[in-house]
Amino acid sequence: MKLPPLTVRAIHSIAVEVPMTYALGTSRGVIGKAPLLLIDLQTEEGITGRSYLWCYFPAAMAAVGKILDEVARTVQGEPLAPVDLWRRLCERFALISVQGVVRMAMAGFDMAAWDALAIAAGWPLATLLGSAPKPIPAYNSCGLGLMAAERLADEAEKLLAGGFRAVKLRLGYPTLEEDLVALHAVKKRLGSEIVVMVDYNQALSLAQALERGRALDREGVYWLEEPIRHDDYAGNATLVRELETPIQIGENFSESAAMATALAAGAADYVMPDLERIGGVTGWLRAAALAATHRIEMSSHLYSEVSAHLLAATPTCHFLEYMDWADKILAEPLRIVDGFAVVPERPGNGLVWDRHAVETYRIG
Ligand code: SMN
Ligand code: MG
Repeated sequence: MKLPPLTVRAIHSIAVEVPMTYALGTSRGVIGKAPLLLIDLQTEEGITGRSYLWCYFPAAMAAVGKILDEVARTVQGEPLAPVDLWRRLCERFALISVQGVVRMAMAGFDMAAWDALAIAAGWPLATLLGSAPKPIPAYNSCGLGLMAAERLADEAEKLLAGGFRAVKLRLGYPTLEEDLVALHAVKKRLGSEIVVMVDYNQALSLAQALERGRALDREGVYWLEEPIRHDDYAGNATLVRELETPIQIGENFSESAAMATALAAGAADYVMPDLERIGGVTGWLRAAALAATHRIEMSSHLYSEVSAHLLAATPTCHFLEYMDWADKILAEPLRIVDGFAVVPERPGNGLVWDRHAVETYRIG
């Protein structure tokens, strides 16, 4: 079969702010509306690839949109070959560096490019990457921010709808005692069968992490995520050696090179790359190969819809981080059945905008 060659025509982006059902309340602040930049990549052949980027705050959406314009100027008229175009864009942005909003824009383009290729092939993205769509174990990562214990327990219970058997609790209260109050409230309400991961969002010093980690070792926590600075690989390696609870890092890996450095340092028991930081689908595939080589379990960070396809094709697939943030602007949100994400069988990554909702939440 000869696949139709695709040629890049244009990139359009729309900024939306989507109210979140459950606020994201980390040790680093609270976010109540999801700032999502929706990307449409048009090809000369009439196929449109789609992706979205989680931009943290509205001003970043404008910045990423501007860089996307420059991405479009660089790749317009080129064959849609994401690996080649990633390299081309790395050269284009070498002087400013492939970091921050530049890397986000490149990743958004790359995800949309792979979507267009899969649509052209008539296959789900997972299939294009060599895997049959299959159910992916998921944990509900919505909500469970820093808040009063009773509210936490109530919210945790709601998060089991859809058959979830695992949730993630944000920690990093001023004291260990407060961390334990929050954890006990959630575990007591959910019962011992439910898996609980905890995430500090880099709030602790190494000494604090050793102290709190030793206490958490007695609490049956499934993983301990980003307890200290994400790029302190020596410190994370100390935690890997000293603590029984597995150390999970990876949402801040900048391309697969950072992951290679972290793994060489023994800085993680598990990894969870983020599509907008690891380098889109192209970067994810490199990270998945690294994880397989090191035989280390790999989960996703955000981007539940695209990550479901990628985890299907990831040899050491562990857990999908489920967030419902894009549901309100999607014509067909990601489905969860019995706690597993269902990789959709339609061609592409499955993202289709609900045009009416996009107009409702559009800003600027
Ligand atoms: C997180 C961090 C930043 C944005 C969203 C979510 C959090 C997670 O660390 O892992 O879910
Ligand atoms: Mg995290």
